Amino acid sequence: HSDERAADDGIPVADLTDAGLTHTPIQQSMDLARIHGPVFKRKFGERETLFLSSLDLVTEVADESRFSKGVSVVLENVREFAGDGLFTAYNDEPNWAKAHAVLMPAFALGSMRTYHPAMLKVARRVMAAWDRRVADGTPVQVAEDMTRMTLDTIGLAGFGFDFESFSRGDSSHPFVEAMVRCLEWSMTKFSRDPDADHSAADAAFQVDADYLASVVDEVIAARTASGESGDDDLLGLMLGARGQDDGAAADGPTLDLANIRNQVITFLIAGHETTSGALSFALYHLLKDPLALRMVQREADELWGDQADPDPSFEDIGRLPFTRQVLNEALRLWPTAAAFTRQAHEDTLLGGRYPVKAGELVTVLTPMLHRDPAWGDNPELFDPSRFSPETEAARSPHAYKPFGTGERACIGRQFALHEATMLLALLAHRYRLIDHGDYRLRIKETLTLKPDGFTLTLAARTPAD
Ligand code: MNH
Repeated sequence: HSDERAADDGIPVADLTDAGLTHTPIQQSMDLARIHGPVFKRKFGERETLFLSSLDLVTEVADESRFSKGVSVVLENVREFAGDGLFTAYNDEPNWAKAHAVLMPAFALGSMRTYHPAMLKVARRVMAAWDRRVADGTPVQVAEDMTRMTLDTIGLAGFGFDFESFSRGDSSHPFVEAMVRCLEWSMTKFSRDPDADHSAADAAFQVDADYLASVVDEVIAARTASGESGDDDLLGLMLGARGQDDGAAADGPTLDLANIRNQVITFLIAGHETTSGALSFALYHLLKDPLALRMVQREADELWGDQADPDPSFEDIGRLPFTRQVLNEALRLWPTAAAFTRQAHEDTLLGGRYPVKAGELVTVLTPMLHRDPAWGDNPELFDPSRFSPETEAARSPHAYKPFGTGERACIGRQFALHEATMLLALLAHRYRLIDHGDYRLRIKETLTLKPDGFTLTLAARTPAD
């Protein structure tokens, strides 16, 4: 049921209150943008959210002199378990600037060299698991395995902590299950029936949130017990910048333990969930686009020939430009963190005609921005050549925002791309991907996007492939 009316300001309003609890808010909003165009308001009970998705309007809200990050209703809910961690901190919360300063060095391009061995180690776990599938012919559950791989990677590279996600048979680590339920709780809370009793759901949420916090304790305790400083990993940097108990400050900004705990939980979640979806969508598109797959294979073959167990160097990952274009294009069609919110500094007009009040939140619907006419006549077409250097140079930088924008953009972008480019190339080098079930894309939303029920079968590549 959608009750459409135009408000005084001429912006269409879609009233979906009667649709009830929505488990696909992003896909519903994409449908609304297709009906109403790139500016519409969506009503949830008493609340209205303004959605934007055209290049010209996003260019305006990306202007940091007029707008900055806004903590959306959904992110307010995420604060219930991630507190003032980097992702959910308010711009003016002092802990944001402090933690940003402490952690930035860990995400400089040079730092990826430090994480490379851990990333490769986990990539080998994926291949060991997939080799067993080749042997017994059973399908792999793609999103589940990508989540195992990205969780183990952020655990090892960021915190020296091994989740051992591939040693649990078909089940996932309980951290993932509790996290998914917490994210679903955050995503659906705003569309709840206001008259119903939600105390059972809220109590279950609290149990999960407490469990996530207990994993943080485990991660920190393991570091303390090891007696190692962990020097330049995320946890080492944060503990090294920990404020002294006697109140004396170390050099540079200091973090308190409550904030460090919020950062650990933030990075364990933000550091794996979206990368996992990006890899899953990239594999989906390679499965459906044999030519693109062939080009990824060719690029990997050039580096690693017919070696059975290649040993990719850090530098090799920079020599896989087409593989990276595939990831970029997968993130264009399905940006796995599919919306980000901006907040106006002062009363203003968008596009010279849509009034926005100081402090008002506006949400960018990234998948529709990524289908703006600036992308040409066939925006639904998967085409990695859109990210060739020449084509990219001719396009506005604001047409592509899978990592958000401005000062609060993703800190982990290079981390994600290094990890994902390496794995994709290794998988394409080693396996033939077989579309055994003629998979049709369905998307599951748990705040982030992932292909739902996506499986494929594998065969070992031979030199003739
Ligand atoms: Mn990440 C912020 C997308 C990988 C850690 N990330 C953001 C934002 C988007 C985003 C969009 C901005 C949100 C907003 O404006 O409200 N992130 C991604 C995607 C991938 C990703 C699509 C993978 C692909 N992110 C990662 C990885 C890490 C990480 C990997 C950590 C290792 N991201 C963050 C953190 C923030 C963030 C931390 C918040 C940064 C800040 O506000 O200072």
